[in-house]
Parts: sequence; structure tokens; C-alpha cells
Amino acid sequence: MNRNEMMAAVKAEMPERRWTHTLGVMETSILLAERFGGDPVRAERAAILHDVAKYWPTSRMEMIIREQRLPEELLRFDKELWHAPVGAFVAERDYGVTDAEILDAIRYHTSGREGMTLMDKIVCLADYMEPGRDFPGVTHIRELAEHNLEQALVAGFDSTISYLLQQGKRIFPLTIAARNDLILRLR
Ligand code: DGI
Ligand code: FE
Ligand code: FE
Ligand code: FE
Repeated sequence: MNRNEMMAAVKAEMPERRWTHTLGVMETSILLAERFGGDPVRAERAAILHDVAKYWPTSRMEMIIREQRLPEELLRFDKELWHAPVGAFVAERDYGVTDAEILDAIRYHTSGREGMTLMDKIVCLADYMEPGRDFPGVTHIRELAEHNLEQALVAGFDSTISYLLQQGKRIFPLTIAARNDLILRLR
């Protein structure tokens, strides 16, 4: 599927404000790829598709997690996490994406993971700091992202973890692993 067909199909899967967010993640992914030596074309592909399953009914996501043998552990954590691995499956099945790095960037854009690739980092950080985002700490994340991709991403995970703590929610182990790994590499 070409870029324009992909954009039209993804747009139809979501409300207008989520499509606006997707356009922001696309633009920011290109910018970060150019800044940090990534591949802007492939990063943009991942960005177009990253939230493709965000508005799917939870029952439909749960079915895919079970049928496709995605980690069932996900089902014991916040449903907000599900659209990322489900999105990677949908990108491959319905959009014909075969590039494993693009699929992984979609799969891990919410949770992060240990050993994040440059593409994983770009899409995850773009998701935090695209122009439409407004949450406490986003300005600091954007400032860090001027020079240091990893530091900015740690600040992003910190904001998510603080939020989850405040809400009394469980924290998915991959998010802790992602943050620990980034910090180890920053030393
Ligand atoms: O899909 P978006 O809203 O653009 O952003 P996202 O895919 O990063 O999803 C973020 C949501 O996921 C946010 O509301 C926090 C929630 N969430 C729940 N549990 C976890 C989690 N995010 C991470 N990183 N780790 C968790 O354990
Ligand atoms: Fe998302
Ligand atoms: Fe995110
Ligand atoms: Fe997003």
C-alpha cells in the first residue's frame, strides 16, 4: 500500500483529533530521524500506523492478542497498552508492512522495551512530544530532545510512570525495563 492510501485508510479508523495527533507524530518522527541519523521515510511509515488500532473495541483487541499469541500478560495490564502490539499485527496483515523495524516501532511505541532501536526511540518520543501534546513536563521533554534522544525519552517514561503511580495503576514491566536500559546507557 502506498503512503497516501495508507494515510486515507488510517484516518478512517479514528476520530479527527487522533488523526491530527498522527500527523503530528509523522512530522516529529521525520524531524527526529533527521536530527539523530535515523531513516525519515521509514520512521514516518511507522508513525502513520502507530495508533491504527487505538479505537478498536477492547474485545476485538483481546481476540487478536489471544489468537495471535501476543503476550497474554498484556491482558492483566492497562488496556491502553493493547493497541500497540495489536497495531503491529494490523500493520502487517492489513497494510502489508513487512519491515520488521517498522513493525517493532509500532509494537513498542507505548511500552518501550529493553534495547530499543533508533526507530523505536524516534516513534516513541515523537508520540510524547508532537506539537499537539500538552501535559506537565512536555516542554522539558522537547528541550531535551533538541540534543539528546535518550534523555528526552527517559523524561517521557518518567512522566508516564508518575501518572500511573498517581492513578494507582500497574506498571507494565517493559516500561521499567526500557527506562532502566536507557539510563544504563546514558552513564
Ligand atoms: O496512544 P497514545 O495516546 O498516542 O499514546 P501511547 O500509545 O503512548 O499510550 C499512552 C497511554 O498508555 C497513557 O495513557 C499511559 C498508558 N499506559 C498504561 N500503562 C502503561 C502505559 N504506558 C506505558 N508506557 N507503560 C505502562 O505500563
Ligand atoms: Fe499509541
Ligand atoms: Fe507513547
Ligand atoms: Fe500516539
